[in-house]
Amino acid sequence: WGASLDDDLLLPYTRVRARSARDCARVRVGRREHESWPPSPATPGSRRPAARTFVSHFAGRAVPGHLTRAADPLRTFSVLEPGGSGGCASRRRATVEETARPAGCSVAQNGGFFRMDTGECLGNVVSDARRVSSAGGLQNAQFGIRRDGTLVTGYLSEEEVLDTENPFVQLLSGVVWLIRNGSIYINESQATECDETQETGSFSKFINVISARTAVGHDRKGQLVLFHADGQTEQRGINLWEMAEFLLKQDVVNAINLDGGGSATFVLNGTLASYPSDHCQDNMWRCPRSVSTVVCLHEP
Ligand code: NDG
Repeated sequence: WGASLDDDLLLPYTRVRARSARDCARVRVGRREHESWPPSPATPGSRRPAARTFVSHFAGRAVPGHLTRAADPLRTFSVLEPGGSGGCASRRRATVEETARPAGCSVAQNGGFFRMDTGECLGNVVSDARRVSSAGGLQNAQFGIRRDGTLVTGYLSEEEVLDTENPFVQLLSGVVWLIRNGSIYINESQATECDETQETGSFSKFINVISARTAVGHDRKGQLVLFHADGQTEQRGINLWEMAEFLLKQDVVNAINLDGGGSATFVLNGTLASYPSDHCQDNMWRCPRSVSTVVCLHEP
């Protein structure tokens, strides 16, 4: 996966040949496809994030989860490293509760993907203006907030991630840009993204299997939206199409898929409020996984 400035030149060939699952070009420079949503004028008296609990039917299956909206994302949303700052550098893994409690998150979910064997944070991580992990130009769906409050969703070259004029203050990587400018963008994502970032199986299995899922995005009012659905791979939960359709109905304009499966965790005021699929050491019980980054909503 040697980095080179001419990766772009390979793209036409990439498109015509049958795309291998390991097709992960690094894009260092230039402009990639993404959407920028201008900051919404600050609403007087910052409201607390509204977390709603649902049990909805997806093709006849009842699936519980949460949908959370927060105004003023620039001041209320943070990407947190596992177990606090320095967590990515030390490949730390921590439960969402362990990361969210000291940070005072009223709502927190697991965030980015990580290497299950090493704990390495995968993709870009900008946490409160500190860039602590780099995707090195690998093309996966990104969600971030710039210094002026602009919400950015989609693909970024490394050069764009490093922009200094209006730098990212929060940024994380998912796998699959679910909704682009009000339309489902899953097929396009499957043709474009690096699927080595996920360890569920083939890219099409990852997209189509029912599982626990999480997502981040924004709605038409510029509010930050967090989504979480409980599940267990191949047994309970939803696929990425079902998550995207649910979000579309909730007025979400842009959203990316974050880490799911056993990583999917929802924490309300420091307490676990979801049903994780991983077993504890004692098989009778379910335990939240020690994960990588966390998406956190907090007081301004
Ligand atoms: C979850 C993911 C898996 C990923 C792992 C570590 C789903 C369905 O966490 O792909 O490799 O990030 O999102 N599963 O198990």
